[in-house]
Order: sequence, then C-alpha cells, then structure tokens
Amino acid sequence: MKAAIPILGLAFLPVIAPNISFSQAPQNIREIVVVGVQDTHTIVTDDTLVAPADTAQMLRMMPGANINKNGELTGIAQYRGMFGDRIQVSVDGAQISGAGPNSMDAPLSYAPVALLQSLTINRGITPVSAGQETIGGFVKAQTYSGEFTDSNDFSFNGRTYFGAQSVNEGTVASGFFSLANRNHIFRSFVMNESADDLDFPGGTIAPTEYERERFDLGYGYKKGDHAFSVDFARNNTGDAGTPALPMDILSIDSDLFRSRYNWTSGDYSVTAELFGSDNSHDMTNFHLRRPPQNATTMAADPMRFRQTYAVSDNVGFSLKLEQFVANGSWQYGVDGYFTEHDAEITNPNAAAFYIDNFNGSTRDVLGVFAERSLSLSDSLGLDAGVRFNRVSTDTGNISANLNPMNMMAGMPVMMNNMAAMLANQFNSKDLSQQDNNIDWFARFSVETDNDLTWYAGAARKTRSASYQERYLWIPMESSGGLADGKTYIGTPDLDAEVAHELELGFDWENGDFNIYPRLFYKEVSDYIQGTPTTNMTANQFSMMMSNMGIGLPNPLQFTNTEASFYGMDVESDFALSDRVTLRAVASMVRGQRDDINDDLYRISPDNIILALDYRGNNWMASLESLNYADQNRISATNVEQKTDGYSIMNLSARINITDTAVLRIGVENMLDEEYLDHLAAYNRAYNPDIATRSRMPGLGRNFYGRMMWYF
Ligand SMILES: [Cu+2]
Repeated sequence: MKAAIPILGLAFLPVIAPNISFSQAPQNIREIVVVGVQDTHTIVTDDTLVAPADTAQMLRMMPGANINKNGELTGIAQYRGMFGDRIQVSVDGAQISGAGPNSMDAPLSYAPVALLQSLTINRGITPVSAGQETIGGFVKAQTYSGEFTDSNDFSFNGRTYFGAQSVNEGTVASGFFSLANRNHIFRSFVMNESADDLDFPGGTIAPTEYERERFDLGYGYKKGDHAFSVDFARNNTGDAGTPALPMDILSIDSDLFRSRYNWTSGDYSVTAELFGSDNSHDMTNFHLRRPPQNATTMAADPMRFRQTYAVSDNVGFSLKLEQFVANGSWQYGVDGYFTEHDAEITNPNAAAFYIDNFNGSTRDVLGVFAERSLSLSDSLGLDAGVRFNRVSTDTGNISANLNPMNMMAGMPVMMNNMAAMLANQFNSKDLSQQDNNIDWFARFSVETDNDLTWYAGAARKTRSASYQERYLWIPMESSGGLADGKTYIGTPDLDAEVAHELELGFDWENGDFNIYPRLFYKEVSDYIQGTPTTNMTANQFSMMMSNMGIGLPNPLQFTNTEASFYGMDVESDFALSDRVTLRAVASMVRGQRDDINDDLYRISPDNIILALDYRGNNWMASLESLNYADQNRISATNVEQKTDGYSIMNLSARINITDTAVLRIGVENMLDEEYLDHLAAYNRAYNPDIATRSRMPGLGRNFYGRMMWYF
C-alpha cells in the first residue's frame, strides 16, 4: 500500500463537499507518495455506533490490542503485552494523566464513546513524532468537533446520540450543537450516561453501576492557510464501581483544556498545541460495596473505612514543523508534559487518621525530535527518526497517622511506629531524579509487485518510571491499576526501561483479498516490575495488616528487571461476493521475564475475531465470533490465576433510516456464554455471586440499540 502524505498549498485538488450538513469541508490536498505499509488501524465510531460506554472496550476489536478492565469506565489500554503508562494515549492531541493512583480515570475515559469520532492504534513501531514515550504503543482518540460550512452565513447544525442496553440497563443521551460558517465554528456538547450493575449468567457483577456527565464548549477558526481551535471540557463522573480494585469511584471532576494552531503554506506546515487538565477524584471502600467487616463480630468495622482524595494537574505543549521536499518530508518538534499528583487516604470515622499516599509528586518530560520520511526509489520507502527526552521527577515528604485514637499500646501503636519508620526511610532518600532517554526508529518498505509490500522495522524506545513506581512509600495497592491484589512499594532511583524491538510483515492487497500480518520481538532491559521486597519494615507492616484481614502479605517492590515480548498479529478481509465480506483479526503475544523463569502478568490470551459482514442497500449486518484461548502462561510473582478459553457470538445490524439518521441494534454474547475474562482481574468487592479474589466473569447477553441523528 502507498501511504499518502497530504501536502497543502503546492497544487490544489479540491474535494467537493457533498450537499449534506455534516459533510467534510473542502480541502486543498496534493499527495506525494512514499512507499509504506498500513501502519494504523482505525475504528470510526460514527460508522460503527459501538455499544460500550468505555472507549477502551473498542481496543478488543483491533489487532494486537486489548483492554485491562477494572470497571465499566475504567479500561486501560493494552498493546502487544504492554499496558498502562507504557501505552501513550492522545485525546485530541492532549495527554491526560488521571487523578487516580490506580488509573480509575485512565486516559481513554476522557473520550467517551458518545463524543468519539475515531479510535486509532499504531500497528507496531510508532514514529517518534507521535508521542513522547511510546515504548508500548500509541493510541489516538479523536472526538467529534463539527464541520465548517461553505457559506458566509452562519447555520445551526448538530447531532444527537441515544443509546440503551440490557446488560446493565444503561442509557446514554448526548447532543452536539454548532453554529458555523466557512471560517468560524462555535460548538458545544452535553452528555449524560448511567447504568446499573452488570448481569452475567451466574448473577450480578457488583458494584459496576456508573453515572457520568460531560460538557464541552469550543471554538474553531479557519481561513486561508491558518486554522485555530480552543476547547474546554468538564467531566463529572459520579458513583462508578470498580470491583477489581480495593475502592469504588465516588467522584471524578475534571476540567480539560486544549488549543491548537496550524499554519500550512508552501512547503511547510507548523502546528502548535497547548493543553492541560485539572482532575480531582474521591473513592471509598464503603459507599458502593459492603464496608470492611470486623472478623469476629461480622459487623461493619468503622476503623477500617477508607476514603482517598486524589488530584492531578497536567499541562503540556508541542510545537511541530513539517517540511515537504521532493522525495518526502522532514519533521522537527519539541514537546513538554508536566504533571503533578497528590493523594491522601483518610477515614471518615476517625478524623485524625491519614496517610499521605503521594505528596506533590511531579513528573516533567521535555522532548525534542527529528523525523524523515522518504522514497529511496519507486519501490523503496524509509521512515526514520530520533528523539531525546529528559524526564525529571520529584516528590514532597510524606507522613501518616495510623493511631487516630491515641491509644497507648496495641496494634495501632505498632502499625503507626512502623509507618513512621517507613516514612523516615523514604524522606531521607534522594527523591529528585532525572533520566536522559534516547529513542530512535527506522522502517523500510519494499513494494515487490502491485499487490505486495514487504516491511521491516527496528526501534529503541524508552520509558522512565511512573510516580507510583518511584514514590509509593508504604505497602499499598496504588499501582496504576495492576489490580493483582498485591501491595507495592516504590524505588525512587529506578532506571528508565529501554526496549529494542524488531518487526517484520507484509501488506498483500489483491482486490478481493487483503492481509496484513506482523511478527514482532521486543527485548526490554530494566523492565520495571514488582519483585519481592527485602525491606524488613515493609514486610512486617504488610504481615500485620494481612493478619488483620487487610491485603496480602509479602509486598512487591518496583524493581528494574529484564523482560521480552514476542508474537504476531494479523488483520485480513476477504470479499466472498459483492455483498459479503469475511474479516479476521488475530493476536498472539508472549511476555516473559528474562532474569528469572516467570511469565509476565495480565497478558492477553491468544485470540481471533472472525466476522461475516453483509451489506444491503441502506443497511448492513455483522455476525462476529470472538474466540479466546486458555491463558496458562501466568506470572508467579503476581500470584496470577490461569483462565480457560471461551467463544462468544455477537450479531448487529446498522440501518440508515434516512440520509441523516442511523440506527444500530445488536446483541452481544448472543448465547449467554458464561466465561472468565483474563484481563478483568479479580473480584475485590463482597458479592454473593462471585467469590472474593476469584476471576471476574465476562458480561452476559446484552441487547443494545444506538441511534445517531444529524441535523
Ligand atoms: Cu481511584
């Protein structure tokens, strides 16, 4: 396949706007062709009208990608065995570092499906221009921003989106409204969604209810070579259960800001972006799930109620210059991303109780890069780039009071003394850290005949430790959503992870039959992973907690280890007739420790999606079969449990009711298959239907309807 680089201003090939209100505005585009392969996979939500509330769920349908699910709005992206902070996520060009130290508000939760336009993953090696730390991959969510018109007069346009589903009696209603002419667009968006607990064939998964509201206001300007936009969003999540984690969401209140300026003229394109977010979050272990009980009285134990208040402040920028030359393009850029996290744990029944979870933990990344895309000949293409990142982190001193009743002897005194020892150890360490990281990549593509393009890529990618991996000082489960049930402590002076990866594949596009297989191998030195800690105080503290029925003993400590990942993924489609297409997406990955004999934690089971699509005149239907293999390669370090394989069937139809109204109806897990979801971790909330610390079940049969109406 030939990748097209759009070049504005050299020659003009106007794209005529169809005469409907939600069409693309005219663009002036000329294409220079560089030989390349299909290196992204995109799902356009307007086209598919997907069922789930959580955008991250859509990753399950993409080659190599999956979702670590800790709750209905708490999906963490996984790609080729890496997940969490190892995956760079962009929401309309912005990075968002959530408030929750367990990633309850993972980045993709800031692009709700009702507002989403498209979700794109980079297949394989990510260009250094895409993001700052792309060791595990790159996911881009694009929200709907309305359309300029082709008139000087302002017109009022918009779209509404309604949905309902049976598995949790969930509903979503949203409206997007714009006032636009050819140069200006004023836009707003409002959304409300809520749901009850989920059903599975064996009962109810609780607590999994959720409620979320979202409001957006934005403005866009476009004239000649210039385009500018500024957008604000407010997200208010209310009660939302996360049964795979020790607490549930009481609130997530976020204010998000982003602005973008682009100037494209002659042989240059300049893009400047500025973004930020201010997120605050409360969670508890008592308001949605059964509160902790006293082991002897079996009544709620007021001394073990916990509430955590966590905030994050983020601001970032990027400045990019793209230069178009005869045989391709150059790109240069600088970018910065500055985050700060605070979290404090309290007990509403004991005012003096507190634990500083994180105190002013900062992580600043400043990057600079250069990238080249060129045609070496008519059949040979090369992309290559290099990036330098400086990552600086620091944190304030911490303390705790685990003896709120000022007892003179007994457990609280011993616990409090141990916490004080851990705090002293931590505060006396060198907490300010700096890494200088170098990334590079190179990708060659060779077109051997009209149908076939071979591809080979290599890269070095880095990631510095997260604030949790460095600055978690007392054994806790604040691990960025690992949800393995283990408690962790950090290591302030962790080295940055360095991955070297190789990728091979080809694109074979033969009209009726297209296939895109990729083979990959990635070796990671200094891979950051929890290993049994040798800190005596942390071990004793954990043991005492565990004896009181709080958490598991033997905490892990984030440590530099060695790891490797390898596998393959493929997407393909085969036209059986003018109306019927067979699609297949298969993903296989192995992740293992190289310093000891162990597999890595929470790696997606091998899976294949087979789908039969039928296209009618103004409707289409899909029958999908999702097939997951057993996962027997599990992490002993993370006390991981095996999972059996399963198959589920989905059926859906999409109907164009009019030119401006689309309806999608469907049923997921049609046969109401009972299965366990390897990537959804373990149940941590009391539930008569699911044993505590046993694997979370997959969802039961779900009938859903989605309707989009443009006006
Ligand atoms: Cu949280």
